[in-house]
Amino acid sequence: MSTDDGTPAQRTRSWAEPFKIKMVEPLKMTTRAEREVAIREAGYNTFLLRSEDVYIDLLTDSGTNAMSDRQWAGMMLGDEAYAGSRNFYHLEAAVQELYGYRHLVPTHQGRGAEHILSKIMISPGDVVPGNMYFTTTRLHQELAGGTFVDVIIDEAHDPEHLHPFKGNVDLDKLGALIERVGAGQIAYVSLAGTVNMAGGQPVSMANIRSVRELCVRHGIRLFLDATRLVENAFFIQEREPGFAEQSIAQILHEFCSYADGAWMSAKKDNLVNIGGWLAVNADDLFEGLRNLIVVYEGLHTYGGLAGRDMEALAIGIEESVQDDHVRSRIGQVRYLGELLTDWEIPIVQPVGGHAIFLDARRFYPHIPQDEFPAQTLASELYLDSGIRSMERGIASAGRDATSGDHNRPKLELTRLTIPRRVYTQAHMDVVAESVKAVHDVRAATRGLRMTYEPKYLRFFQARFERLQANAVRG
Ligand code: P71
Repeated sequence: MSTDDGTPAQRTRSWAEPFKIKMVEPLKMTTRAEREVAIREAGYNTFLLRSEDVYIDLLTDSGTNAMSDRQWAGMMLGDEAYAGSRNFYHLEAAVQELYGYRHLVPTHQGRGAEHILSKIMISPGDVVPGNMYFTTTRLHQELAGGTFVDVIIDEAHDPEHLHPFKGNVDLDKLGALIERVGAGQIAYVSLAGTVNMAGGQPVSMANIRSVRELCVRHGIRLFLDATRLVENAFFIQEREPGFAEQSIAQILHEFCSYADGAWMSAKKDNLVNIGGWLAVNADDLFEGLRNLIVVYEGLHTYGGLAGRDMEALAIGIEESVQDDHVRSRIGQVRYLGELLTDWEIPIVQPVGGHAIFLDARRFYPHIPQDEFPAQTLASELYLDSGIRSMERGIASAGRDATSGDHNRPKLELTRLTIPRRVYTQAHMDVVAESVKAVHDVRAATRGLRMTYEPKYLRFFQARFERLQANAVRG
């Protein structure tokens, strides 16, 4: 934990990674001609590229983290017993200590936990309010018979608004929803830290306290999507009065104390390549989860994970809350954001925790949303330099379950997601230069047409073709 970050003067000093590099993985460079072939074969969908054809991979920060030497050493201590693995108890202790919940079940990843929680908590016809949708979360809520209702503040949908806590719940929206449908029909309130689809935007401590109060008053349970809650704690420490002297671990613990439980994609904050968990306080709820986990994931002491994965995860949890780690992680994201802002590239502001989100609406004002501007931008970036990004716009938003029409989100974004402890500042320079090169020729770029659309989570496997050949560039 840092000891020298107390004074404002010291905070203006440069940050650097609190680690040195012991092992390297070579990157492959490709030519533009090779990338033309690769992206066409991938149907202009960056999910369908082979990773070997990618130079700098900013598709996601999920499962792409570099593990530490301690974590790798932990992998050798895997207790691969079917039942009661030693590593499970390490994991349980780490979650109890740092997140503060009493009961834990491991899951193979975040959506495994979402599935189980949705099945236990949601009855057909229920409503699940949340601070903006996330693709897998909403789908599991819907498959369980629920309807997601967005209760995030309006500022979250405006990429240029500088609200410091754009992930906050609008208490009036939540209150009005409870009035309208009745507390009995609300399955639970679903609250995510550093809201992914809003650009990695945090929730304040004051906001979760108020949400908690409202939930208690109406007898409604509150669950957290803890996927990037450590990063959320950093923003509270930095921006919310009264928290500057508290550690990330203290802030995280208090934040979690206002919820009945949390689910986790450990592939993000928790610094592993695979894993997840679901943690709750109530005994009766745990009873239900523990029972269902054996149907869908595995015995309640491994939940789809190997013993070695649970050990790496237990150690990753400890490392993830170190103040120096979080500061350098978010420092790197901001560094990229500052380069792009200096070059007047439109991005979501303020810069969030895990990624830079390019605002494809402003980047390509001449491409209508139905021609997939954010998907277009992702494929143009790949073509320019081999950098892989992810569409977070109309393709990701899917179709309205009732009308069958596209959902048309206000935010049409292309995400440059930074894996933790993987790339250097020089990589960030190269990324920024490529975005600028694509921006410089934006007027000549045309959109895409979807030629294949899967039923669920279509963005993963959808295929596209170019509406018109783009101008050839050198
Ligand atoms: C991300 C991912 C991975 C992903 C998922 C769906 C589409 C594209 C990429 C996963 C999350 C997440 C939040 C807030 C739950 C999950 C599911 N994010 N909540 O951002 O961000 O976790 O992937 O471990 O199943 O690239 P899972």
